[in-house]
Amino acid sequence: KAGTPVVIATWPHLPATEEAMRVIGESGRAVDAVEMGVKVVEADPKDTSVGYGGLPDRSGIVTLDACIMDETGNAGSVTYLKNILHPISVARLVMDETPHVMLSGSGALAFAKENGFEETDLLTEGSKAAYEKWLADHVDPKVDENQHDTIGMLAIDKNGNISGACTTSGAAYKLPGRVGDSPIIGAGLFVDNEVGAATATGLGELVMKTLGSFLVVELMRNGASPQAACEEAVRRISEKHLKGMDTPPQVGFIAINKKGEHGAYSLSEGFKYTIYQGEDNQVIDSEFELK
Ligand code: SD4
Repeated sequence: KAGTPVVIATWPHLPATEEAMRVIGESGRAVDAVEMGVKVVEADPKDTSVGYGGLPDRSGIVTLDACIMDETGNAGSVTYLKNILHPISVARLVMDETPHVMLSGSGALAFAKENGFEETDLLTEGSKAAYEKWLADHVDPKVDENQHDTIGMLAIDKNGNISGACTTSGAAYKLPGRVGDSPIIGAGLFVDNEVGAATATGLGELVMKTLGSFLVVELMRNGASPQAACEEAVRRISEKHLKGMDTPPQVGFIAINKKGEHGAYSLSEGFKYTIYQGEDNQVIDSEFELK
């Protein structure tokens, strides 16, 4: 039903959707809910794809990408940000307090520090050890073996307003300077309060080449259900961008529409998402394309 709160997130992230729904329950805006929700994962040392504990680039440095979009169509984003625990809150500040949408690298870090964010080491014992092992054997991790936990979250609040957030440490052992889909409005996340919202996870290069989240929302604008829209966006990638890849990568989309309906679909097996609707906060296995 329109106006019934829904929170949906990529991957099994029950504590994050729980926190987002708590914010909505206290009559919070969806944009506050998604920011607070994804912060839970940014601070979690066990998640190796987001914030603290995220796997570094190939020079051993953790760099973060995040973006947020609200019901008015405002957006904020940070890319290639180092040493900040909550990149999503810096993205929020870019949205709320500057005339810009995206700040990157040293400029984003300076902006964060001017606004009271403290620098902190984002490597954990675990991520340091994983990096040292990678240096020794140089086996690139397969895309969905445990490092695919980037959180994209979408929410509808009690007023029926939709917002979304996405935050990641990006692809493990990426080239220094690499930015993925997650902080790119339209690629990793897109919200249109008249229509719905979508967010992506997986091999960001494929999502960027198809402007995946924008595509999902445009398909919904033209009448597709969230499920059909996610399926079509995945098929677009599968038809156009998999040539020459020996191991099929992972890409997953989740979407919601204005009516509170949701959808999810992925390229490969193994994608899961979390949805909190009514009384139930649960993890669901997504359907997938490459059988
Ligand atoms: C990226 N899409 O930087 C992100 C990675 C990801 O779960 O989703 N990991 O390409």
